[in-house]
Amino acid sequence: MANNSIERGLAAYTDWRNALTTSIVSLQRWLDRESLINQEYQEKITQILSYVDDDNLYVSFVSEYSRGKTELINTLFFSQYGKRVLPSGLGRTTMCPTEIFYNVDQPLGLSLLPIETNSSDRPLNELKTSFNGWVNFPIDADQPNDIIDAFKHLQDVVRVPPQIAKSLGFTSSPLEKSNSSTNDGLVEIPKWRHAMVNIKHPLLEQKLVILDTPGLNAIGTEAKLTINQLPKSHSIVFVLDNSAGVTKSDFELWSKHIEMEDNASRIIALNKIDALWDSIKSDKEVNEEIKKQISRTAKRLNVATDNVFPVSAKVGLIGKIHQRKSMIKKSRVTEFEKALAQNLVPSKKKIVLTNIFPLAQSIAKNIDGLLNTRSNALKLHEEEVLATLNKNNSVTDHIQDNLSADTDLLLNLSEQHSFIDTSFAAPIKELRQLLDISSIEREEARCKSEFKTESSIARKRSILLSYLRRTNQKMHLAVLRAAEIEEKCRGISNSKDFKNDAHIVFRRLELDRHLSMLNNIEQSFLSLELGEGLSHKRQVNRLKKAFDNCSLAISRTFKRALNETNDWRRTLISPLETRVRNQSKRLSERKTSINQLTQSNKELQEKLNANESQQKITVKQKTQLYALVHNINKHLMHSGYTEEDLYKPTERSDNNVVKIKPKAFEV
Ligand SMILES: Nc1nc2c(ncn2[C@@H]2O[C@H](COP(=O)(O)OP(=O)(O)OP(=O)(O)O)[C@@H](O)[C@H]2O)c(=O)[nH]1
Ligand SMILES: [Mg+2]
Repeated sequence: MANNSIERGLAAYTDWRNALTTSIVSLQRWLDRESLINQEYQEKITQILSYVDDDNLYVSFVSEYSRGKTELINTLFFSQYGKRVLPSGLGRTTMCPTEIFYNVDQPLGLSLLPIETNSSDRPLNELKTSFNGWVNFPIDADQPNDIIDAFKHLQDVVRVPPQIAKSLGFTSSPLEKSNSSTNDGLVEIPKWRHAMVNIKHPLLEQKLVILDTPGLNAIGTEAKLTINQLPKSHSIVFVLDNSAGVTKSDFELWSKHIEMEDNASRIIALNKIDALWDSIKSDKEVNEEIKKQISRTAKRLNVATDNVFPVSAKVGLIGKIHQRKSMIKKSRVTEFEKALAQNLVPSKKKIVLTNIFPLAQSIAKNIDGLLNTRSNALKLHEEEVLATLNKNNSVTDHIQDNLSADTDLLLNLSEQHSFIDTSFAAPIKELRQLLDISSIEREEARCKSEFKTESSIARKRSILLSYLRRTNQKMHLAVLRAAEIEEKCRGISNSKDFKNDAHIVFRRLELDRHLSMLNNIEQSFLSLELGEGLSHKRQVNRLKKAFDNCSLAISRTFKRALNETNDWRRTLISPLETRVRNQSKRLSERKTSINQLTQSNKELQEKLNANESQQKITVKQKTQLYALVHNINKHLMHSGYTEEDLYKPTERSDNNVVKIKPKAFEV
């Protein structure tokens, strides 16, 4: 198949494009999944995808008129119709830029844009989509003759007054002279500004777009119609006539409009080599001449000889139509097809890459930077949490030390308290019983009732005296008990457990003065004069009164003694109780502190765990980003971009490895 090279090139391009799209979409999905996407990245990715999606490959044929551009297009792309479908002939043939493509969504046919639109400022792209004035000629792909008829309109011209021609941008028509013979003062200008040919063809189906252009022998306004179309070309085929070589006007056209089209690859076709063939010249001589012309052309246009391809479009077309292999071979169209295929795809790639490369690199760099920043922030946070945790640990250690000392102290105090309490509980109880005011009062009441029932004064007196003696006796016993208690106190305060304890103060428990008081009461009762001459009744009254006074003083004395005993006990026990209470309180406060620290440490530990998980996620994300970007980069290393130009995210760096293992915390 003649078109194999171009078809293969286009198929390879499609594969590359699909692989690149897949790698970009994978990155997009990953960013989305990892919640790393934002509007900026979304827009950049959409932009990249739209550049990659714009998959048309433009190849433009440019030259002076009649060099054989249209013939070459017929040969390369339309020989299967068995006819010369695009009009090619002597003189100016193609009158307007002709875009040949296949769009499955539109009817097949030729659409022509009237030249009158040239007077408005509306750009062609806008007119392509939103202008109703296009003149359409539908075509049937199975009827080559109908196609040929329709395509004849590409040669249409109109005759207009010079001022109209001028208003449409034609300052000097190259046709003017050739038609001056009509002498009607009118000039010929192209009838159409632009032609769109929608035709089904395997290469056009693969998004190849061919631009046939009218010959450019005068670089004037008219030429702009063509020149404006060139920047979107991925490949420009510059057609020369082998016999003429690079003429002055060829060179002018080349240097002013083609040489500077950086984005497109340029192929020079040295057409019409068949003119060299005759029955006299040997093949060798012909080849020599062609070689010389190649070298002259390359030198003149300042290109490598590899870019110059001798060809005979006409013989190639005839050879293909009649399937004459020898003619095809001699025409060298196969070599030309190869060259076109080899140039077209790389330059398309170059254009796509020029657009998407910086975008793709900036996304990779920004996401990588974002992950690095995140990773550093996590590390910093981890260090802060660890520092707090360590601080907490040392505070906890300190409190723990105090806690055990405090526990010992509390134990000690409790022991002291219970020792003192139990040591004095029994004697104090006995003492309290002896001083118990209610038992004194009971005795007093019994005494009073005996006193009442007894009639003899002597007996009455004896009842009262025995009461006084009994109370005296009780107090005496109390004094003895107090002495015993004091003795016990001395023993304890000299024991090794209490000797140096300034907190334990043993006061003396002195009840002697209460005993003296009772003795005095008894003495005063004994010295009571009843008066011998007094009546019985008055004597009784005197006795009674004296007894009342005594019992009042006795009960007051016992109350005082009991109060002093209670005070003494309180003085002994209360400080210990207070200390035990305070110590318990301090202990429970320390325990609360430790609990709070434990809780805080638990929370810090949870933070550390969450931080560690986040760091692991970040490391994983970096590894994934590295793989995704690597996958995209594989497809970007073409057309002048080398490995050094690529941004490669750090897969795992020291910064990203979770190095700090959180210290296990134990209370
Ligand atoms: N002998 C010979 N004639 C050719 C060859 N290619 C084209 N021609 C003839 O040259 C003339 C011009 O060919 P076109 O294809 O119309 O040239 P063009 O460059 O398209 O011209 P414009 O459309 O006017 O710019 C026609 O008569 C073709 O038959 C070729 O390889 N050998
Ligand atoms: Mg032409």
